[in-house]
Amino acid sequence: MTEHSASPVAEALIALGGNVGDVRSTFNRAIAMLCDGAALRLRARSSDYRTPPWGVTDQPPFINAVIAVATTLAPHDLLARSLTVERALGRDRNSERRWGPRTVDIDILAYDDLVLNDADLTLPHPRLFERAFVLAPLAEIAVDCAIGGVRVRDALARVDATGIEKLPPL
Ligand code: A4P
Ligand code: MG
Repeated sequence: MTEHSASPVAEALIALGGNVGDVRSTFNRAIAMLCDGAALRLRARSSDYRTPPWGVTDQPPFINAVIAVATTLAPHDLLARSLTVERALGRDRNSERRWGPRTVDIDILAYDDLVLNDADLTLPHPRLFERAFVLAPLAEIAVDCAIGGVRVRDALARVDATGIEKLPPL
């Protein structure tokens, strides 16, 4: 008899953001690097959105998008892979300020229904529900999804999405 020891598959939602360089092509590269097809498979990808800068407003507009993936990676391994991809695509945390310009930021919004809060990883993402730039693309691929008991549709209705513009495909 053959023993199967495959890891369980989780569904994760991941946000991408950036405002330095050719962000849309950086997103393509980021998604290709993240999704190797074995441990991490792309399920859905939102459009890209042009969004007004949030937090620090004296910087260029951002491009934002959200992907849904199926993964056998454990949460911290998914975070490690995300940080590796950020670094490979030119993100240098040492020369950045908080909420300032960056080539690509990869945030894990949710990992199944997991609730986690340790030194490296908080799930669901703690600032998710404040951010129209995350909720608008998220609603495109997961409008009926509930995260931490809050439906994406309802969360989007509560934030100010002024100036957020869905971009046509490249
Ligand atoms: N970390 C903890 N939980 C998570 C999680 N769920 N996903 C830790 C990802 N990382 C998580 O991340 C710092 C550390 O957070 C990671 O090393 C990981 O261990 P970071 O990306 O360097 O943090 P940050 O960028 O300084 O802060 P934060 O709150 O993530 O800010 P953002 O979202 O990265 O802010 N405006 C628009 N329109 N669009 C944007 O995309 N982005 C920012 C950057 C500001 N304004 C923006 C946008
Ligand atoms: Mg981040």
